[in-house]
Formats: sequence, structure tokens, C-alpha cells
Amino acid sequence: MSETIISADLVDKHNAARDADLKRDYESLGERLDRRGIAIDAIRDKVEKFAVAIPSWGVGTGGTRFARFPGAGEPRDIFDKIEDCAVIRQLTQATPTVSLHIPWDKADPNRLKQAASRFSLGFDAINSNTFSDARDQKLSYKFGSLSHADAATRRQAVEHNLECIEIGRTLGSKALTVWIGDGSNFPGQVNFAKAFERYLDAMKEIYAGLPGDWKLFTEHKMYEPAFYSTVVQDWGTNYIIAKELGDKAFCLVDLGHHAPNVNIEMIVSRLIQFKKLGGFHFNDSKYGDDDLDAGSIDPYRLFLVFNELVDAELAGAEGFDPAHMLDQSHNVTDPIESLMLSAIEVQRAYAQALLVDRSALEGFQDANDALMATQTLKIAYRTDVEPILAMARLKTGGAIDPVAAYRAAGYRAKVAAERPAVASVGGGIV
Ligand SMILES: [Mn+2]
Repeated sequence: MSETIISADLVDKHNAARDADLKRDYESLGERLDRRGIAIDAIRDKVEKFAVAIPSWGVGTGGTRFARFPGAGEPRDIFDKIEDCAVIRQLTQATPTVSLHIPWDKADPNRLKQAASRFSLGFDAINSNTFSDARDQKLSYKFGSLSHADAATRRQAVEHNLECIEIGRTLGSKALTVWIGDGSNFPGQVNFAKAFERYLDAMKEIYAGLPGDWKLFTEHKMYEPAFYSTVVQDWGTNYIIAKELGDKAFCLVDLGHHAPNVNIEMIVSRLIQFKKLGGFHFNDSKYGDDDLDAGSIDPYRLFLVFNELVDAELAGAEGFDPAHMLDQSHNVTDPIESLMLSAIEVQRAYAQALLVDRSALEGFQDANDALMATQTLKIAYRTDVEPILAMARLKTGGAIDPVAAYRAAGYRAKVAAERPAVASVGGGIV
């Protein structure tokens, strides 16, 4: 039996005050879905099984390059972060794993494992960091890491990634995510081809250190911290990397790492088709890599991404098993509240995509009926699936309204008293 941080009694009382209304809403939606030939319980079953990982760095308050305004009761170390993740998991029942970031979360792996297992939390992909300098690091990454012109600096970055794999092995992780900040700020600063060649050579050494049942995720990013060019700038380069490295290498899609207006759902489809979709970093953006809460700006785009994912899931696409993770920066909200709502937004997009009438859609596509094809998607998207999501939470021990339960529990005030403010808990922008 795993421990709970918020009292189970409080959650029970919270749910008892809401479950009669929820049952009515669920039955009413069930009746309407039935008319469309959809069994609501089957959708709820799938939602219950859907999981998204919490990034350890997400529970700290984020910031921008201008300033960071610390929040009350921020986690002081990885053990506090694990407790915050346990709260998110308890109330949403959607986030069974935590994704660690090394060196920010470096600690005795056995202690980490113990701390997580208290709350039945597991560990998702492990993230290496060669985009900033760790304390006491010998060589600086100011001018790059895996693609650095200096062989010793590249070696140090490779060794760091191999160490991350070792830590992850002890923790039970099954994937390494590599994102680098390498690139250039001025035309002419870097030779594109030579830098990419050095990167590929370094990645081949990391790939060789992967256990047989692991995956390697590479994450592209168009700009920032390098503002003129980045070494892994887009999904095309990322696809080349995954092809060059081998069968265990996959592309990771961070929703914020694309040029404005790029058709991300189409990239997702291409990567699925060629068996190189590794997973996601979910977030939302308005202008660039804003790292806003998932679904907060363009929930329709999130739905369209899931439309592709569900299409592949229902078609039984070979080797299709993408990892889901949030990757956001919470500058003005309580990170726990943002992460709970973001996990629910991702679930919502999944549930809506499950409602698409796929045989009707195929018929409209074959008949070149653009209007009805797009309406078929809109009908699914417009369906308010909240009763399905809330019922899934209720059935698995979560809260019908996680934010209301969290606020009623007074968790933030409690940890604010226990955790004195610290200067830094690692970056908030990744
Ligand atoms: Mn990311």
C-alpha cells in the first residue's frame, strides 16, 4: 500500500460532495455517445490507462532570462520534488512516473528509488544536461558539448551521458533523453557540417552504451540558447540522427520547439510512419518556446496531435509506443496546479481523439469531401469529455476536481512552512 501525502479522508469527502452530480453528467454523456455508437466505459477504460510523466524540474517555479520569482514552499531537492510529484499523482492518477534531470537531481540512486517507491512512483526517461555547467565541472559547455570543437570537452559530455545511463539503470528507467544547447550565435561562427559530424560521432559512443532494452530519445530545438543556428534544429535533422544511430534511437517531439505555425501533427504522422516517433514533451506556446501549460493556448492543435496518435494506436502501427512527458515552465502559477491541469489536458485530447468516427472520416477523405472530413474531427473535439476524465479519476482513487482538493488540503501553505526558500533549484526553462 503506497503512502499518500494528502489525507485520503479529505479526498473521499471532496469526492462525496461531487459524485452524485458527476454520475448524472457521466450518464447523460454516455447516452449521447451511445447514439454515436460509442461505449463511454470503453473510452474511460482507455483514459484510466493513459499516463504522462512529470518532469522533476517542473515542480519548481520557472523563470525567464530576465528574472525568476520564487514561489512559496518550492522543493529544495529531489526528495521534495518527489513528494510534490506524489501529490500530482495522488489527485490526478494520471502521472505514475517522474523524469529526472542529471545533475540537478543527482543523489544516491538507491535512496531515490526508495523515496519514489513510498508513493508507488516509477522513473521515466532520464535527461542529461550538457547545456549548462555543473559545479566543479572541468571543461565548460559555453561553446557547445557533444559537437564542441575540442575533443576533451566532447569526451566529458559523452561520459556524462554514460553516467546518466548508469544512474537510470539503477532507478529502472528505460530511456535517455538528450537535448543539447549546441549551436552558434553568429553566421560563420561554426561550420555546420563539421559540428554535426562531431555530434554524430559523440552520439554513436553514447548509443553504444545503451542497455539492450533502452531507447535513446533526441530532442530537436530550432533556437535558444543559440540564436543563429542549432546543431539539432528540426525534425529532419532529428530523423537523420535516429536513422544514423540505429533501432534504439527515436525522435522526441517537444511541442514548443518548432517554428511558428509549423504543422506539428504532420511531423508526428511522418515519424510514426517511419517508426521513429519516440515520444513527447507536452507544453504550449504562443510565440516561441514559451513552455506554457499544455492546452492553454491551442487545445485544438493538441487534439490534432492526438488524432494522429490514436489513428496509429487503433491501426496497431508496428512498434508504436510513444513516451508522454510534460515539459513546462511555471512562472506565475503554482507548479503543482499547473502540472495537474496539464496532465488532464493531455488526457482530454486523448479522449477526444478516441471519439473521432474514423470510418466516416475515411469515407469523406476518399470522396474528397473536405467539409465533412473536417467536421468529423470537430464533432469529436467539441465533445465535453470532462465527465469521462473525472470518472476515471474517481474510479482510480483520484479527486473529481484535483485543484479544488489540493487547495482544500492546504498543501502549499504546509510545505511553505517546512521548506525555507533556496536561491536556486535548477533551471525552469528546458
Ligand atoms: Mn523539452
